[in-house]
Amino acid sequence: MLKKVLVANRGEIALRILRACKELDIKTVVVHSTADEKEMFVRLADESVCIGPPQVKNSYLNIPSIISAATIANADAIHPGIGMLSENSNFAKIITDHGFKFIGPKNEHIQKMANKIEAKSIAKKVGLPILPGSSDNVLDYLEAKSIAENIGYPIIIKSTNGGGGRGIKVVLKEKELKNNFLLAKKEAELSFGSNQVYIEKYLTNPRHIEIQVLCDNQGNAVHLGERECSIQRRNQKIIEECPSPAISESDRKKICETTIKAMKKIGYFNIGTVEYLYSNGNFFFMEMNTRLQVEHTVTEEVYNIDIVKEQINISSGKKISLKQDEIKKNGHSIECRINAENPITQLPSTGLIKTYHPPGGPGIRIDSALYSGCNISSFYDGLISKLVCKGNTRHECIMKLKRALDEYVIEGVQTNIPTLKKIIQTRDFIQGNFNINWLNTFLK
Ligand code: MV4
Repeated sequence: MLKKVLVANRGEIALRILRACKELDIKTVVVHSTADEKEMFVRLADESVCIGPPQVKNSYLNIPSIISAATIANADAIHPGIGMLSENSNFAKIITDHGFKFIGPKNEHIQKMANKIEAKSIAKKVGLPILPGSSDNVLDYLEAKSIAENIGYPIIIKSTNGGGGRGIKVVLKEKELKNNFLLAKKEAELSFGSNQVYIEKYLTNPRHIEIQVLCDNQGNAVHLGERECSIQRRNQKIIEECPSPAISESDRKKICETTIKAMKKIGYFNIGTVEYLYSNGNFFFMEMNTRLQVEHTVTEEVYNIDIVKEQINISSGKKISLKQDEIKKNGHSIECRINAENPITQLPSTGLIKTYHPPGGPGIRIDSALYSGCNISSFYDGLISKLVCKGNTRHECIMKLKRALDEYVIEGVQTNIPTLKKIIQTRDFIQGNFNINWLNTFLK
């Protein structure tokens, strides 16, 4: 069993991992920048090592400093958290090369799933449904033209080494293809250092549905159902929920079992999330995330399982604590991401948190490292809190969400709470009638 874990991240996710470690009686050490010296995740860790200035490239992304801190603290393992270095296969390899346990998937899977073409080729090989499109990088415009004619417009051009929403171009008809193809290659080059792109049939109004998987190194692989993540703006998830209001029990069974079979064929290890586009009752593989996700919380609330504790346990060689037939879906959970931002422009809002009063009561969970007196800087991601509600039904969950958003007091920075309040009171949201384009349209 692990004795001490170094958390190579900050803020709410660092706190989340600390909490799991403490419940497993594992000592914790965190690394932090000079800007985070007074942050809650530093205060609650057993040990802390300052590894650099506020800029992430000189602190939280500084691999030699993190490895040095793990050595000084005599940590057994390193948890990368979310974002930062969490999908950097080089980081995972350096960690294991230096004798530390990496709390995450196998290096090869991190690497393969980061390349969207390779991920899609693996997905196809192991029986996951994929969209028509190019089976490899598209080298030039003439090849793009031929592929587009073959699958039919509209098509989407994506960066092979991309992810999130960057380097994406939607082409509705042929005359727009040449410029968009050249632009996509240029953007891919600038964003990801590689101008490789691929083409897929474009789905106009899909939902974003993702499946949570847990795989140990003793051949056990379980799914924890799906999460609905369609309420997004500029590829930033704002509201996530479990289960999806659009997925029938038979849909759920089909896609979850297909996903688990695929994980077993891959020989996947640790936790992961398989992302699908869902349209007209059909799922299509989009990408796989080889790390813990911000929205893991709603799955924990509905399936009554601590995903981070499971991840730490399976990383130290233990088996998953539950068999698939012991894992039961119960109730509904919705998460609202609370960002420090101007609710109109979405520009970052920074400052000292003068007053902080989180909501409480039945069915409310707050995952946040905020406290009165803490400082929100522009060096880091604007996610300052996750408001997670759990109810017996989706309706009860929405009622709790409304109450909690009304109770939540955060003074000192602007937040997107007003926008969240508007969204959850719309007929579309209440009826679960939305897709990935809904929020952009609603906010226009
Ligand atoms: C798509 C798509 C429609 N059709 N692929 C966005 C980022 C990356 N995950 C892939 N994305 C998309 N791929 C096909 N064939 C629409 C999107 C997309 C999207 C997907 C999920 C959630 C939000 C999104 C916002 C814009 C575009």
